[in-house]
Amino acid sequence: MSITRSTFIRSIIPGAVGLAMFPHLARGASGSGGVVDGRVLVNTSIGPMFLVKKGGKVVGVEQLKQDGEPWKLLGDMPDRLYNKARVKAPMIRREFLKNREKSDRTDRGSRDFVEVSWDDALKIVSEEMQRIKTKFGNASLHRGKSSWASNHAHFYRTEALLQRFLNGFGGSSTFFGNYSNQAISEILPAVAWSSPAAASDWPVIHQNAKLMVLWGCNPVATTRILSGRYATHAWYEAKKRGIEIIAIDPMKSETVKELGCEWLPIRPNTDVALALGLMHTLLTENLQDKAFIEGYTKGFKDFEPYLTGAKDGTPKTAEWASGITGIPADTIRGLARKMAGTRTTIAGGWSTQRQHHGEQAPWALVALGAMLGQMGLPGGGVSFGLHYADGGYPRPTMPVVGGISPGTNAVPNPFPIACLSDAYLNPGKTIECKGRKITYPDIRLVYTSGGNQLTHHQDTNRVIEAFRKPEVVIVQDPWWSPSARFADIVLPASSDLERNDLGQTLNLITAAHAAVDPLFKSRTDYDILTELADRLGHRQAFTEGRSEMEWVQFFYDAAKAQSKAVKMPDFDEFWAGEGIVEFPAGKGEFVHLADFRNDPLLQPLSTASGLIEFVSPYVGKLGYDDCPAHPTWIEPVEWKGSKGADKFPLQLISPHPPLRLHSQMCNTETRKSYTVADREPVVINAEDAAKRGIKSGDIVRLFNDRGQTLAGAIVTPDILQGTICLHEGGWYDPAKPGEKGALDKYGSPNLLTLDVPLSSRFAQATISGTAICDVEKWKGEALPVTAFDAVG
Ligand SMILES: Nc1nc2c(c(=O)[nH]1)N[C@H]1C(S)=C(S)[C@@H](COP(=O)(O)OP(=O)(O)OC[C@H]3O[C@@H](n4cnc5c(=O)[nH]c(N)nc54)[C@H](O)[C@@H]3O)O[C@H]1N2
Ligand SMILES: Nc1nc2c(c(=O)[nH]1)N[C@H]1C(S)=C(S)[C@@H](COP(=O)(O)OP(=O)(O)OC[C@H]3O[C@@H](n4cnc5c(=O)[nH]c(N)nc54)[C@H](O)[C@@H]3O)O[C@H]1N2
Ligand SMILES: [Mo]
Repeated sequence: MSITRSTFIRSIIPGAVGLAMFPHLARGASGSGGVVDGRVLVNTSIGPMFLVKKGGKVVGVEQLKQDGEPWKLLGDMPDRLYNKARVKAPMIRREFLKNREKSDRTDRGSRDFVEVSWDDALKIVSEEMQRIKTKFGNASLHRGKSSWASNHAHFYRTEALLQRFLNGFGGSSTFFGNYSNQAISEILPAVAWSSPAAASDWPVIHQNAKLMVLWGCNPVATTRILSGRYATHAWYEAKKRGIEIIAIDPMKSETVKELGCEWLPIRPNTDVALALGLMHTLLTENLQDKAFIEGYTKGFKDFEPYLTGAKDGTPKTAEWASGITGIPADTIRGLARKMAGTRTTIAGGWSTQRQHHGEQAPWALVALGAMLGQMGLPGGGVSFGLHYADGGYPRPTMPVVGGISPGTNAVPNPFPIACLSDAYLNPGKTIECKGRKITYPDIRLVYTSGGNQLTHHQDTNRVIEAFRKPEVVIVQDPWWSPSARFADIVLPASSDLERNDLGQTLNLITAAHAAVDPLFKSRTDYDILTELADRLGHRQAFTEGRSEMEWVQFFYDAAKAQSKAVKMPDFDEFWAGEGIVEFPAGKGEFVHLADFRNDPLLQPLSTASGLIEFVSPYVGKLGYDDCPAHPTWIEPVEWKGSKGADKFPLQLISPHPPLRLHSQMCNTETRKSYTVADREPVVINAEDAAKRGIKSGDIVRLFNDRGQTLAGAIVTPDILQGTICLHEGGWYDPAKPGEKGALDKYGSPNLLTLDVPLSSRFAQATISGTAICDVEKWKGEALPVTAFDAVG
């Protein structure tokens, strides 16, 4: 990096005062990228933090004093920045460079790339976009899903920037929905309240709850990534205050271990049966809250015959539930009594809805909560938001910092994101979704920025087949992700440490400075898309004439104008100074559904009746046997009791990785602290392992009819027999690059998961939580992992 006048001045005048004297310099092209020795406040995919620089290089990390809990992964930032898997220059697949749309697409993923200049790369991208648009229309341009690239960003939201760019060019075909909570997002507003993230404030919970039931919920791991880790701290605090915590989970999660709470192992995909067994117990022991059912719910009378078996001949007793879930009947009865007898918060995670018939589990928990009758009481009820984001953080009075607008897409008819492979492979096919017909577009060009389909989508081998279909695949990413390796054109984006933006976390608005200027030949997402927009003739619409720093100031000034509780400093002072504006935290008194409980007529819910619905006429009317009118136990397509289970007797779960953000930072040094035999760890029950002669530390092969992957064995009693766990996000590392069906050497669970069917025709959500497989000791040679090497 060359020493400019501004970097020189910033390095000799540390602190706010000196910089405030030179506001025009403090707003130089790269924020505080010029700091040579000192701290730089940044905002990353896992939140704001200070980076420590020495001699112009990022060498360390300091957490904000407001940060709730430490997290080891934050320390990986220098490695994230300088990692050998950074894409260092624009690269084009050799075959594509020669033959363009006539290229051999089965060669995708072969890693045979050629470095090109930015000028050539962007010339080819714009030529291809123009060609597809002219020949096939805008619907043949497709935006690949991005989500977690820049979740904390405001200006640099990769998804919104790419949408804005494509929308300015006449639009692109696109999708709706998400991988996180699609099933619950569709069912919850229809039968209960509108937001899957709704939660009471933690102070109320701390003061009132006596029992918290973690239901498919691992908050000590999943709250780390967001919002200053307040919620992580709140869970430790709950434990410290002596609140009893019970976890219903197929494995002893990090939360169970960290909080030392009771563990009720459950067979995956059977939570609806457990909830029904609990409800049946409440009913037969007359423990249900009749006044609540009467005053706040609808349809119990029609649900009751299902519960008692009067409708289908099967009473949903604790014994019945025990046979399905593997939890002893007495334990189920004991839990029902305990929940009814004390102030109980049920904290549901989202794993149980990322499954076949995933609409049913959250609905069943709502029904159970309604029978318990504690909804709207302090420390009681059901929440699906205490494991996520700032769930339970007392809302401060502060302005919302805006973000870049995606603009409007002129191309109609998005399809469910869960149908990604199906849509790529079957242009023109029509599917049914919640009473509507949706026809797939004819996708010819895919442009992805900030998404990693080759790890995040289910059934990787089908994704490979799907990615052979379009004529052109463009990936914009700072790292050689498995998806970048499958592209024709790879555009090196700068990371979140090399650009200026704002952050908003808890009660803070923070400056997000570029810690260094863009590394190697990378360019910021904004810079790349601005030049492309220029070449395609819509630069002005894309930029509105603003530079990066002008946008940052624009969002800051808009927030400042709205701010009432605190007088925010002028932008120059904010940017050059400490860069943190703190707002007063909320009182912490909010109780979810208290207003509804207080007055169900004036504060109705989002459902058709305004009440909690045991039976939904709206859902029933659709006539879907895969999503009936009330919470129902329906066997999933794959589980212990299903067809094929004799051949593949293990149920696979792939929860979110405790020491990663999906695939992000799988390539950094923390990986070495959890890998086994250099691979992703797979958690195997001791009995299952003994039967197969597997010991901890062994390389094993997981397989089913869809795919195969190596992993490193951890043999333990801490997972239910018959269940196996491989966390999501491990980088797909094919032994034969580009080949469909190849053995994955590192350990991505999506080699084994199902892409079809989806949850149901109601939500059309992905079901990565439903899959069976088997495991064996790997007898072949210990193939070296190459996923994290540089390409080219
Ligand atoms: N560290 C970290 N945190 C994250 C993320 C990350 O990548 N890393 N990702 C974030 C994102 S995008 C999301 S959507 C959320 C996801 O949040 P969730 O969907 O709630 O998280 P999961 O890890 O999938 O599952 C939570 C727990 O459910 C258990 N489980 C799995 N199957 C079953 C089952 O059938 N029944 C029951 N009862 N339990 C089951 C798992 O063992 C795990 O302990 O996490 C967020 N937080
Ligand atoms: N088996 C299984 N699969 C799952 C899940 C599961 O529980 N089990 N969970 C699902 C869920 S809930 C989610 S949310 C998805 C997550 O899937 P993704 O959203 O794909 O997750 P990330 O790994 O965070 O991918 C982000 C990509 O953006 C890139 N990136 C990071 N920063 C930037 C940037 O500044 N600019 C650009 N251009 N790119 C950047 C990263 O390198 C990475 O390739 O996975 C889903 N897949
Ligand atoms: Mo997610």
